[in-house]
Amino acid sequence: MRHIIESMLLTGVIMLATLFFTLTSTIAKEPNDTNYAPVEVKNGGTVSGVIKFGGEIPALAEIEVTKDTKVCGKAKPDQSLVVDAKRRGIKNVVAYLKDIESGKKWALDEGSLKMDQKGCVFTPHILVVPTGTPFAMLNNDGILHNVHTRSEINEEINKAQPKFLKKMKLTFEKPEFVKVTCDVHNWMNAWIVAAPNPYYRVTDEQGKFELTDVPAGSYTLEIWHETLGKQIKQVEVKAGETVSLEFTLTK
Ligand SMILES: [Cu+2]
Repeated sequence: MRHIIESMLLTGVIMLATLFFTLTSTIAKEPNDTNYAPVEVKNGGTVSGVIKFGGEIPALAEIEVTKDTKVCGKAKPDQSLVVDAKRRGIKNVVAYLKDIESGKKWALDEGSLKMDQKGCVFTPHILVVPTGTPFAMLNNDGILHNVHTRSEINEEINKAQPKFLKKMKLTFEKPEFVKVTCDVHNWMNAWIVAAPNPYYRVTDEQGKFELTDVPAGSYTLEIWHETLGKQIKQVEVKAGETVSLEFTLTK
């Protein structure tokens, strides 16, 4: 009798374990949920724009460095809001076509798929990468860093990157704006934008962006900033023409 109960219990445990494994592996194997279809775009249009800051431009204090000052220096700029004082343009805003289903192929090179930890600053501050495509996280600082992603849709990454590990390959399978931090140096942070299509651009120092080779049609253009939030505008793109947009973000 005891044997029978034991074997029934064991069978139950095995069945539960199998069910759990099947469920979790199904989740892990879920395909990339983007339906974007790359095609050759002939005579596309351009969406260009500028994003300006409305209101009084805040002066952000530098962040004090408390560790590894030989490599990191004594202070680091706060990159959470970078505004050009003259023209009011906001740097590091991401502008993108939200609902585009078909358009140009990604144009990728070595330089576009890497983020460096340089002088204890993630560089660039915002990196756009295609979903499902590996990119490199570099560490040429000669000290220990740590890559800790605050992802919610993608699996969280929390990996030490010692000085001998100069390059780590990372991949995000699903579209998400992922905050990256370093647990060793609390001032270090950046964003990796896992993008479902190549119509994503980060604004320059003047707050400008340009999306090229957009097939004619109407789209939703969204902008995102790490502290100022999001805004959307509808945009009508005509073949061979440029549409210009202006946005204002405020605190
Ligand atoms: Cu670090």
